[in-house]
Amino acid sequence: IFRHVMCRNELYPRSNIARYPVPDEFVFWSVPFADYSPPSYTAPHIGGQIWADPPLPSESFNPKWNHNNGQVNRQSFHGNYEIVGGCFPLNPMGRTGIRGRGLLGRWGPNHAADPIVTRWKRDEKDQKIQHPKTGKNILQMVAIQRSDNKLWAIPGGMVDPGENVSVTLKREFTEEALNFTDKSNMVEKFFQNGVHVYSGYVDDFRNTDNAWMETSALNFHDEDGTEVGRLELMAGDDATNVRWTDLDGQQLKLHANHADIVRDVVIKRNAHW
Ligand code: RP5
Ligand code: MG
Ligand code: MG
Repeated sequence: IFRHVMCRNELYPRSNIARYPVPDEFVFWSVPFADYSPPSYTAPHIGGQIWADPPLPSESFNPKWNHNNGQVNRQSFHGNYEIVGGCFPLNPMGRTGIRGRGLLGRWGPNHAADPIVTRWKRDEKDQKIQHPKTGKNILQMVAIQRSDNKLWAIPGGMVDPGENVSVTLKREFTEEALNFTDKSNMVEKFFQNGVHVYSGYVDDFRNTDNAWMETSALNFHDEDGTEVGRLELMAGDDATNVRWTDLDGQQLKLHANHADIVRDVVIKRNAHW
């Protein structure tokens, strides 16, 4: 069974708030934890942002939890979440050691999209390279280095209000990995052929008991390396670096649970891991 890790037992990012320690055996809400008294924290700078909800409780802000109203999808990929204390959505994966929204804009699920852009690793003669141990072809993925935690990650981002996930995937890739440098419509075409990989919870370091990340991850694969595979990458927006990264189970360390998500692509494409 899955237990979140990255959103427990640390200082909350960009704050000096310590999460209440949650041992493994007390993660799930179904296990009583009488002493549990997490601090409440909502980052001050998210107040009034258009991408953020108002504070709770509120007289005027009564969203339909567990619904998609077209502008904001408040449905979880993991079924209906509970509302506690009259108005607070409850993290379906369990305790995080902190209440409130932290850095996240939405109460409940915060929907993101993650484009996993891949090509085969090739030599100077353009031949696919096999890994000496497994004899399998090596997949490469476009990874960005996040400016917030310096970790390498899929170049994903939040779904804007009313935005279709397919648009978010392409937009975030263009912003973070291309810095808007591609002026052709090749990328546009390339992003029409996505293969669904994962929909669900992200073990993100910003998650709280009342707000958490969920994502839709799709794989966009350049089989012969003639499309996005040969584009010049350039980091932009909240990415400080970008590169083609070999996908190798022994070496790969990524933000949140991105490595687990990426592994599914590797298995589907029968590549080295
Ligand atoms: C991760 O954070 C998601 O999987 C996605 O990659 C990303 C979205 O947040 P920002 O990059 O906009 O901070 O949890
Ligand atoms: Mg972004
Ligand atoms: Mg991002």
